[in-house]
Amino acid sequence: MKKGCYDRYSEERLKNAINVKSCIREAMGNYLRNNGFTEISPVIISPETDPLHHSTGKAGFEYYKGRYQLTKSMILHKQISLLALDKVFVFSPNVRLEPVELADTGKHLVEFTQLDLEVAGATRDDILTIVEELVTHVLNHVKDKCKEELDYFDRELNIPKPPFEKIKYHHAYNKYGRIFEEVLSHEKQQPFWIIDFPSDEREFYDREDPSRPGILMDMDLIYPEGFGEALSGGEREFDPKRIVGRMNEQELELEEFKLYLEFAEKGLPSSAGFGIGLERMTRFVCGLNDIKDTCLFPKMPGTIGL
Ligand code: ASN
Repeated sequence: MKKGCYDRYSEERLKNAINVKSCIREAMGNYLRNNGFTEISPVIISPETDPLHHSTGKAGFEYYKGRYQLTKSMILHKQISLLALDKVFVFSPNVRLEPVELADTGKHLVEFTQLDLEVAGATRDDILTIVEELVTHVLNHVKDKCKEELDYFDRELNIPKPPFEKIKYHHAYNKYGRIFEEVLSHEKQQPFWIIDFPSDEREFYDREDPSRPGILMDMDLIYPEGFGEALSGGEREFDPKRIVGRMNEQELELEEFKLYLEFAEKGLPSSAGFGIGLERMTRFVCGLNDIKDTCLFPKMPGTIGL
């Protein structure tokens, strides 16, 4: 066993970060249940999952005559859940086989949990408001309940004031180029939005604005102080013709989304939602460099962990 692997379990650092993560999760769940959301169960295996735009390997296994994949995000299942319920959330374990180049970013895990949420009939603006209220609620709760832990990390938590600043993707890109997220994240003192991503930058399910072809009704929330991306989300495509059109643009195999497309053909409600990573939020709240310190059993890109 590598030196330090065993010792980290008796360190105050790990204990305090896990306590904060637990507190964040409690605050998220309570806030959402009090605001009319229903918690649904995570889907761990499914023949169809989020294709993701960036390069993550497929994780799965054969079972009888089919193949299951491990969930990369519950986006497809969230949309379908809205046939039964209007406002859903889930603490969803996601597995993304990230390349080894991402091992040292301090932000990437191969297995993580995101709070994934979806609301039938909602617009992007509705979701921005929910996120701003949720994030300020969670930070207030942690500030109140985790004084000892925050003291240990020497972390002064500033509670941001909604509405958060909105920056259009093309403004940020024109000013700072590809690394805009990193530059702006270091520059800002409170969380802010990047909105209106170009359609070739994101997955097929984020809705293209009908009045602005090529621009999506989506968003990322970015943490300040260099902590980077907190969440992504947006309004969703729900018209089956548009879904298929976007899948074709992205050269996806329609066959790989056969069951999802059957639901879409029968009718999915319009919706909007987002997913926010629990470990990244814990990293931000505690002011940690390495996301590994937010996990009892971290799975880092390029290595095998317990
Ligand atoms: N959960 C995200 C969303 O709702 C999608 C993702 O994690 N890729 O948009």
